Parts: sequence; C-alpha cells; structure tokens
Amino acid sequence: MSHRQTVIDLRSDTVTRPTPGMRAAMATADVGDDVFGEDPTVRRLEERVAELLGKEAALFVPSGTMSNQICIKAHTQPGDELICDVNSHIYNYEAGGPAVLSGVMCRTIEGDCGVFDVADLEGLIRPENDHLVRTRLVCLENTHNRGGGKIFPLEKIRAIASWAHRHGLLVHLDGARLWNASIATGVPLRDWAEHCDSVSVCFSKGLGAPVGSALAGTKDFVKRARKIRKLFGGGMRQAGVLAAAALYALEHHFHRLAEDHHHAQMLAQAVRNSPHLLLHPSVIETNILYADVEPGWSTAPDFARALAQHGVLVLPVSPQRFRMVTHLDVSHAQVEQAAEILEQTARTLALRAA
Ligand code: TLP
Repeated sequence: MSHRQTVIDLRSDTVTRPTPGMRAAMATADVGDDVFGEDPTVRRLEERVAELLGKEAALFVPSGTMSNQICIKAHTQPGDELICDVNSHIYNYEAGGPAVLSGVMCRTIEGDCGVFDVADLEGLIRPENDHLVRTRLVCLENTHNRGGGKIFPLEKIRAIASWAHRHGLLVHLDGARLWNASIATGVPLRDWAEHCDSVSVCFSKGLGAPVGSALAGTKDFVKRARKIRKLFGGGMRQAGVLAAAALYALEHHFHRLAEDHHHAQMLAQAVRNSPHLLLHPSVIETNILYADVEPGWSTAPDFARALAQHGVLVLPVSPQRFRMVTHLDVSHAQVEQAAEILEQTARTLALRAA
C-alpha cells in the first residue's frame, strides 16, 4: 500500500505528489535551456503568471524562499531595513535570508495573526541620519502561514501600500498562498498584486506542483531579479518539465482550493469538539489551522504521536501548538476520518488523564 493510502498527512500542503495528469503534462513538456531564455514552457508559465497578477513580467524560480529573497535583494541595498510581521515566513523560516543574502535588517511588527494596519507602521521610518539604517521595504504575507491561513484584507493592503509609496518605500507580497486568499474572497489575484511592487507565488503549496514559485513585477524589476536568481544558483536549464506541472496546477487545481477550505472547517469543528484543544485563531479562513494543547494535559509532540498511531500526521510547531493543513492529497472521506480520529484521540487521552 502506498503512503498516500495509509496516511492522512496534514503537516503541510507542500506534501502533495504530482497527479497522473500532472505527470503526463510534465512528461510531454516542450523544453529548452531556460538560462538562455529558450524554454518555451517556462516562458508560457511566466507570461501566464504575469497576466494573472497584472504585472509586466514574471520569473520562474525554484522555491518560495528563493523568490522572497530575490525580491528583497532586488529592492534593497546592504544596510537597509525591511518591516515585516513578527510571525512572517520571511522573518522566521528563511534561515536569516535578509541578513545573510542582502545585508538587510528586519524590523518586526506585532500583527494580528500576521495582519497589521497603517497605524502600526506610523513612526517606523527611520529619519535620514548617519547613525541609522535606511527603511526601504514593507513585506506582507497573504494568506498568513503562522497566522493560521489568515487573509490580509485588500483594503488594508491598499492603505499600507499607499502609505509606503507616499514615503518612498516599496512593498513586497509573499503570496505563497495568494491563490487561497483569492478563492476564499473572490478577489482576483491581480487586485491584491496591483498595490505591491513585487509579488511571490508558489505552485508547490495548495496547487500541488512538486516544485516551483514565481515572482512578478515590472520588466526592469524582473530583469534585475533574473540576475539575482543566477547569483543565488537558481538558474535552471530544461525547467519546462517543472513549469508544465505549474501550468497544469493553475489550470486544474486553482478553483478546487475551495474544497480545502471546506475541509479545514471540518477539522476546525473537530478541534472545537475535542476536550483540552483550543483553535488558534478561533476563526479559520482558508486551509491552515493551529490548535493549542492545554498545558499540563499533554503536549503538541505527544498529541501528534498519538494521532500518528492512527495514521494522521500533524505538525507540532511549539511545545503546545500543532498545525494542520488541508490539500489536494486528502480527500473528503479522509478529512472525515481525520476529524473523527482527532476527536476520539482527545477524548481517550482525556479519560485516561481523569
Ligand atoms: N512554508 C512551509 C514551511 O517553510 C513552513 C510550510 O510548510 O508552510 N512563504 C510562505 C508563506 C510559506 O508558507 C512558505 C513555505 C514559503 C514562503 C517558502 O516556500 P518554499 O518552501 O518553496 O521555499
């Protein structure tokens, strides 16, 4: 039996395997050397992404991390500062990329599950002074990973971007899961992107491609980004086999994200029904949910181990908190099953503890 049949893997939406249709698209992709700009499938993907995001150009890159870091480097000089939410992926999960790769400092804001307002930014721009760094960039994340898949409301992005631009700052959007925000709200991708100088999107999360992200912006920005991609070692040759998976994902797996959101609601309800577990945040907007295990009762790693014994994988992210993410490779029936196992495991442990 394959891993997929036996295990319900809710650790991340990055765990999906390419479907037979996607593999067929990859196998038959027309390819060329993309470092020479000669891969027709990569070009087609870049044009499609630019069009979807309403930008002049886009660039295919190996990962979301590289995409964010290329954008940061393209927007800044060493000694600059960027402003981001304290729980952002850029600040927490990219191995110190801004400091290591761009010589850029991060100034963090305590957002509400990753979402903040212009008022939170007021006063954070450093004045011109020999002692100080130059404030250069604001980074947003939509949906917000550590914020439990929270959507950054469009009006807030609009207000933040207009404030940033008025003060000579640039705005980067980490839209690894912008697809989910768009499906959940009905707001087209380009409406979010319009306010941002650069946007990064991932094909390897909810869309189910095995590899790949893209960044988008003006032609000039993407030209500079292409050079930085080379510098970072991200120039790929016959990458059309990967771009074909991304194109397939855009065509076949974008609109089905609504299913994942529905599945996340089912799991959220199971958490609400479970003793000693608390949803954080309590409202689930897309495909990510976090649950807190009551301290003194159990821990997230122990609870995750108990679930794993029943074939459900979740991701502990701290001693008391674990994450579940719904995706293409968990069916409706498996979500029902996972919800039941979750409640049952919590009840059994609660009885034992009593
Ligand atoms: N997130 C991964 C882990 O790194 C935590 C996950 O399992 O959710 N931006 C956001 C908002 C992300 O959630 C991720 C991946 C990335 C960027 C980076 O993408 P990759 O993994 O392609 O470098």
